[in-house]
Parts: sequence; structure tokens; C-alpha cells
Amino acid sequence: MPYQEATAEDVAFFREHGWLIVKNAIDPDHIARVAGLCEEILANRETMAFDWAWEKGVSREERAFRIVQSGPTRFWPELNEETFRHWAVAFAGALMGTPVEFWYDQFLAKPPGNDAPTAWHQDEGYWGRNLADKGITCWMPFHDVDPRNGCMHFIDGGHLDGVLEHRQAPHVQSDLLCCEVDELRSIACPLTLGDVTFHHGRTPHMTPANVSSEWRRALTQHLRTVGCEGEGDHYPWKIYVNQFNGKVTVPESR
Ligand SMILES: O=C(O)CCC(=O)C(=O)O
Repeated sequence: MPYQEATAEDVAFFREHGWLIVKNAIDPDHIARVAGLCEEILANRETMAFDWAWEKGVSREERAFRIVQSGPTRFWPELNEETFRHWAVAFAGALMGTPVEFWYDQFLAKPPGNDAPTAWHQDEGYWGRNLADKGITCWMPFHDVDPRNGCMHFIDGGHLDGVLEHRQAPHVQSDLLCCEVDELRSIACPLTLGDVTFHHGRTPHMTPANVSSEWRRALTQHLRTVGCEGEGDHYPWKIYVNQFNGKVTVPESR
């Protein structure tokens, strides 16, 4: 049955490991609805999305969209009323042990035969320091996923290791960040349609390149503790690359 409440075992596992797989979490018909909307983003990616792995040396007009990145709820605010949104907020609050609220989402899609992993990173590496221990992410693929088409991988217990030093991912001119991890602690999380993962904002994670013959499509919902005001100062590696106007900004407070 989709939309189950978090059990005491779920909470204990998440606290110890920093991540969790929830099987059969979401009604596939509800996933189909948001997936349908995201097709419009794919069809109009030049105006509705960034390329999160925009290669160095390639002009903005010629970006290959190796990782299509967009915020569907900014285009369709009615997604806030979807059952999967309310469920993710409630479930994540139980895992964090405090009420959380929806912050922003990302549609992340990788074309078939793709050569762009989403490099190892912690979400906290992107976020301001106010988010310390206050963020959690729900990752919801639109189809079955495994290591060949870009399923989620986590560093087990990595949320307990502090914020790691990040840097700009090599060969990209987007804001894609990366950090070094102990890959021996990596856990691959293959999922079937309807399953999701949750991870703590400090859990290092990555998804491999999509070497399958179909697009890899997923929605990531980022949630934060209620009352968490603004992002605060950023870490020294943070930059913003606005691909709609080509502007690169270094935050004043980092
Ligand atoms: O889907 C991906 O490629 C990466 C997702 C991710 O980094 C996240 O959900 O925090």
C-alpha cells in the first residue's frame, strides 16, 4: 500500500545510516502525472532547464543537456497539492524527528548513452550553513532504476562525518560540485517504480551516468526544518551559474 507512515525501524535506520529506501511508497499513477508535466520541460529544455553538467568550452547555445535540471513546482505550483508531496513532508518529518516543509524540487533527467555521473556531493555542500542538520531529500524516479541507468548511491553513515570539502566538478562550467568519499562505503539503491529514497542533507550521494537506451528521469524533493530562516552564509566553494542569462555569481557571504 502506498503512502504508509514511517515506522520506528525506518526512523532508527535513517538515524544510523543517513539514508533509507521506502518500497512501494508512491502511487505510480501519481508519478505518471508529474512525469507527464516534466515531458514539457524535456521538450523545451533550452528555456525551461539548465544543463547541470554543462561542459567547459561549450557555448550556452550548444549545451548538450547531459543532466537536464529544472524545478517543476516553479512552473506548476499545483504540484504542492499532490499526495506524494504531502506524504514526503510528513515522512521526512518523522525521519528528522521534527516538522519539515517543502523547500524546492528538481526534475533531473539523463539522456540514454550518457557520460555524466552526478558526482559525489552532500546537499549541505550546496546549501548555506543555516541548513546544518536541517535538510532532507526525497528522491523519486519515474521508472525502475539500477546502476546502469543512474540509481542513487549513498555513503553509508556519511551524515555523521561532517561537511566535506567540495570543489567544482572537473570539466564543467555549471555549478556541479564534487567531494572525495570512501567508495568502499558506497551502497547502490536499485528501485522499482513507486519506491523512493530519503537522505539526510549531509549524506554523500551520487548517481552514475545513464548507459541504458532510455532516458533516466527523477524528481528530487528538498525539504527543510520548519522555521529555518534563509540559507545563511555559504561554504567557500559555492557559486551560482544562471544558465538563462549566462551570469556566474559568487555569494557575498561565503
Ligand atoms: O538524480 C541525480 O542525478 C542526483 C540527485 C541528487 O543529487 C539529489 O537528489 O540530491
